[in-house]
Amino acid sequence: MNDNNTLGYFYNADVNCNGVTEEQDTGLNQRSIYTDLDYACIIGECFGCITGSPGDGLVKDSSANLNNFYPGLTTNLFYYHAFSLTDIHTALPKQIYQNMQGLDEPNEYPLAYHVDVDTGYTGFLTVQNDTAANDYDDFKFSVPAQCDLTMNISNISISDLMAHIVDSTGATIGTIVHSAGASTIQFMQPLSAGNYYLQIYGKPTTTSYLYPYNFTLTCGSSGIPEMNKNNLLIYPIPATDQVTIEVPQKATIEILNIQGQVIQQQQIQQGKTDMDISELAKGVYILRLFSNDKTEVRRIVKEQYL
Ligand SMILES: [Ca+2]
Ligand SMILES: [Ca+2]
Repeated sequence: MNDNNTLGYFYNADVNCNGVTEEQDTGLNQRSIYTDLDYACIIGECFGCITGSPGDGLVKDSSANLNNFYPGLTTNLFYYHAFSLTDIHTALPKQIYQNMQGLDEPNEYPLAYHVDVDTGYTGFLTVQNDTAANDYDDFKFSVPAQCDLTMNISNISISDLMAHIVDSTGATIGTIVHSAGASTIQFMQPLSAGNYYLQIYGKPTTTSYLYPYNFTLTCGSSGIPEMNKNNLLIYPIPATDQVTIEVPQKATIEILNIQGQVIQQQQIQQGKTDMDISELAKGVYILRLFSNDKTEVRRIVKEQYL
């Protein structure tokens, strides 16, 4: 490829940033490139701008397509169509939609972005190369010691966002959780120490990239009665017909199922409260406590009488 400063308004002036224009540069299609990265091509197309060579006027579209040079990459392709040579040269950097498609989060576990627990992140749902396909966004994280992982996803703009935890072999742990029309998802999954993936996916719309989702992974310790910084005490675990909660000040207690739905709520006073859980089915639940602008999340286990 050559960089160009002939007419002064081309964005490909000095593309290799060495201070020299009008020189021949070696493009990606001529380089030995990494194969463990996710690649996307945004290809300008301006039919009729250059007689007999569709493309953006710099390169033919076939030359811009990395799949023609690295068949093993399966690069995602996104096209920007323009109506004049000047338009496509100057307008492509302003095409947020195509650029967001090109910057989409990887959809393969080996390429997943690393995320940390107790940290907030933002992700984007963008229309894929196959416009009918889900956008799969894969993230990887590590759990240093056994914990109850709580997953929160908020600001969901599509009708059904799905999420699940995947182990290092690619097998789903627990269940796939659906937002099913809700704007948030919360679920809890006990995990042992190790490396995991989080996959968030759904069918994007042409505008969903404008409304990014937020997500946080938090890791709490498993439930044996213990005092924590809020002096919250919960016992017994597992429990059968009631669970006792001790708090240093009045609080609101919610019990959620592992799909994140609130199924029981109660105001409690300072001291000891017995909470009736006899109506709950056997299983694992999340107990969430709100008090003085603080939130605590714990796991409780409901057992049946034998
Ligand atoms: Ca995405
Ligand atoms: Ca993706």
